Amino acid sequence: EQTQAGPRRGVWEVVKDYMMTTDHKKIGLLYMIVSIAGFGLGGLLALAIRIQLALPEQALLVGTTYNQVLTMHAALMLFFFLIPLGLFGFGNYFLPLQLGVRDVALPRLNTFAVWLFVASLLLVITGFWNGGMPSVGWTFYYPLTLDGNQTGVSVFMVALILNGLGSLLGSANFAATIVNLRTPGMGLWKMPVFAWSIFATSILQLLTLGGLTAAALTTYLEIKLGLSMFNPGIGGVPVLYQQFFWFYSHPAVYVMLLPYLGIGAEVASTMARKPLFGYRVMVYSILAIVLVSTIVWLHHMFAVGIPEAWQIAFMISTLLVAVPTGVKIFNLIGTLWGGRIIMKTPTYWLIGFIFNFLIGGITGVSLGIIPFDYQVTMSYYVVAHFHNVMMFGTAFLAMAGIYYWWPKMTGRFLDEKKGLWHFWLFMIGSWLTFLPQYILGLLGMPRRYYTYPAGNWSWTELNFVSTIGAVTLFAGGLVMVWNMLESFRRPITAGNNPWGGFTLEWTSSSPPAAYNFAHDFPQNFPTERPLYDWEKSGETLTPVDPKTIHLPQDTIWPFMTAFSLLLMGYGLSFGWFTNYTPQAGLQPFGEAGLGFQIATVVLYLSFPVFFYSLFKWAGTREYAVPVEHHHLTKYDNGFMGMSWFIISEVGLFAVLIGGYVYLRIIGAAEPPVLRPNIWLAALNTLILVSSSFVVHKAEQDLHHGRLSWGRLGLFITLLLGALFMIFQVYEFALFGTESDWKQNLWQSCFFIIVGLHGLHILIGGTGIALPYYQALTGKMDRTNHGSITAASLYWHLVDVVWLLIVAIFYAW
Ligand code: HAS
Ligand code: HAS
Ligand code: CU
Repeated sequence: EQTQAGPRRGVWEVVKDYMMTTDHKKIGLLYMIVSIAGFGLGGLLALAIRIQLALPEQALLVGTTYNQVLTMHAALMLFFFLIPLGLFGFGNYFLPLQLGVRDVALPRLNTFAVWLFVASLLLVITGFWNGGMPSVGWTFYYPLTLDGNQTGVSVFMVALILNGLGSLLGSANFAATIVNLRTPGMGLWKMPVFAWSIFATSILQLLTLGGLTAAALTTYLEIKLGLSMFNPGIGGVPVLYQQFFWFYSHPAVYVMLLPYLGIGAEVASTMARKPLFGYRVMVYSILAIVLVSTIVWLHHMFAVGIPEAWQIAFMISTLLVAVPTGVKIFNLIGTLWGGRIIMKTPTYWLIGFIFNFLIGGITGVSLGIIPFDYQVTMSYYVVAHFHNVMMFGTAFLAMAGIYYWWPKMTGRFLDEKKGLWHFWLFMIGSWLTFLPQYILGLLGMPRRYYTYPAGNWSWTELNFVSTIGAVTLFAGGLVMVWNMLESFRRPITAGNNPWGGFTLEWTSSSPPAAYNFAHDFPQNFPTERPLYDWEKSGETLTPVDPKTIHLPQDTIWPFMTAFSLLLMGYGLSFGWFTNYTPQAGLQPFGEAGLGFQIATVVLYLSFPVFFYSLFKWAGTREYAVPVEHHHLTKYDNGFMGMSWFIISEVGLFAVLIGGYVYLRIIGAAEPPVLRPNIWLAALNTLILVSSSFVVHKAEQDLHHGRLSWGRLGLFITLLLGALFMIFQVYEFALFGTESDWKQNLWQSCFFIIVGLHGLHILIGGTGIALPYYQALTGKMDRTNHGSITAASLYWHLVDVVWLLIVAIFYAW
């Protein structure tokens, strides 16, 4: 109906639009565009690797340079392509559409999250010319990270933390959307499987991402300050780093896989013209994957020398995960089975996925079997396995999703013929590239080496074939880009529902209008395929006049806040607050290099930009006109989002505290004789606990319209928080000078964990300051409570974590 082509807008207009938008579709597109660029860039690096390895003893990429290219290849492909494309690209674009709603629960937070993602990529890319390219592999193992190029490692650690923050906010937003905002009548069990997979993936992120954050944070702090939980010189345990890392990075492979399995299910059902085979079983197995995948991470560390009983336990759980994954594959096959299958490009990608993933999954299971893993770990067999599940497994479903939803997103079809070229080049290219690598692995070729000697039986031939495959993939990539670009030259002819899909996104126009739907839906959802059901029962959509629909207004402040964090990240990576290094100690600032000085200035500048933007954001109303919010639970969206987000904070502290408790139990981290003062801690506990009561009271006051009491309460909370901070800083200063934390493991742990908590007081205090500011400037009234519920919930969390800290650091 709509799609006003309008006059062509200039580049700057478009960029500005994306900076200010709160539209989940534009945000989704931004994730997708950046991810596809990430795939292209990562792919070009892969091509460079393959050219180097095409023949023995070549000297194109040697030593550190090779390692840098390898690290960047993997990091781009994982963190900037496969993870974000599925969960946040497709998720943002299609979750609200499938739920029949106008946007996600917290649209402006969504803008902030996507720009944090872009910021983290920009930060990584600055490393290309700033001497900031790490060369230690995407796993960033300790103590490799302390060797050589530490700047490169710092950049990456900071970028991963920014990326992770964006990811967590995005995940919390999705979970809140699903719980609070489905169209009336759509029960949880009537959601499309894709929506379920986004829900499950979000929960998995929230549960486990703390592992990666902990790994990145501790690595960063060791480089910048010499604080360490891993340094064996003072009793630390290097392998603890691997525990942190894999606690997230194994679940991460399911963060990659699950959204795409959801897409696969949608494609299968539509293209086979059938309901999903075993909808409920499918959802249960997604949830089972979430649970089981959190307890298999040790299979990446079998060869490390973990006690045998643990290895066996994790071997069993690893083998278990194949069961729900297998169920999902059978669901897909069962859905296709006996259907009148429409053989279009999305169907090809789906079938290609099923076939390939089966091989990759089974080799994964073989790696889960300890004695076999001992034989092939760190060899190309592993390289072949994970490209098999990621590149010619999961990424094939990404392609299925692109071909399936392209008409919805653009109103245009991708060309079928080019699509088939793309498909077959990718299919054959992948086999040529990676199947020989299984054999190479069995023949003993180790991974992460930049070359190999001539004369090993078949190595040269197999490597050469592998490189030919990579060139074939490159050709496929070019066809893909060509197909996409060319489609924009065609007229908009796709119509609302080109494939005859059964879920709500197909009722919007193609591309969808800003408000998504110019209609309301019937409230009757017999199954997860409402369009099919309504057609049979004769129910129809009720038109709505688009003029009556209100959308959140555009605003620049979430972007600016993210931008300030990019500046901060730049400063934290390439500079520091002073000219301090653990090796040289404190030096005059004038003696630091120019790059370091500039970055440090940028670091200081970032703080005013941050606070200014954040308060501007909090002071800007979400909607230009007062609107009534509908949500399915009695909780507002802010509270709901924060409740989910808090899971990740608990996860982060749990991982770090778990590490400390372990070090303590094995007798490695012994408290020094002079310990931080328990009385000061008791006083601080009193302060913090009372502040929790005060903020609770303030919240009640604000909810009941007692504005001045509410303001007073928030003010007192802020005062108490400040008092806590003053005592804390005093204690840190005292304890920091009494001995050298670089020489004492317990003290290192103390500063890392208690310091992180201190940072949370600052963040939580800023959180409290926002509603205070809203209340002062008259932004609050009886119906609009600003961000108080979320801020107060967060403050309680900070309080509870403190109690735990007192128990394990001051009392124990
Ligand atoms: Fe994996 C290493 C085990 C799935 C990604 N994996 C990696 C790495 C990556 C990765 C990136 O246990 C390398 C990280 C690095 O740089 O070091 N993986 C598994 C298992 C599964 C699995 C058991 N992986 C994935 C997915 C990924 C991914 C999905 C990304 C998208 N993987 C490992 C292990 C290592 C590993 C070891 C460490 C190796 C080392 O030494 O470093 C499963 O989720 C796969 C389940 C799927 C299937 C197919 C369908 C199932 C059916 C049911 C019937 C099949 C049965 C099995 C019952 C199994 C149809 C029969 C078994 C036979 C052998 C016949
Ligand atoms: Fe890989 C190692 C070869 C794809 C992930 N890979 C890794 C590691 C990971 C990983 C996690 O043969 C472990 C790193 C570590 O040990 O720390 N990989 C390839 C090849 C491809 C490939 C040939 N990898 C992936 C994907 C991944 C992934 C996908 C995850 C999602 N990779 C290797 C090799 C190693 C390796 C060696 C082991 C090396 C060693 O020493 O151990 C291909 O599938 C890539 C095909 C894609 C293209 C790009 C086509 C796109 C085009 C569009 C162009 C431009 C656009 C715009 C869109 C060839 C042509 C670009 C924008 C700009 C701004 C330029
Ligand atoms: Cu794993």
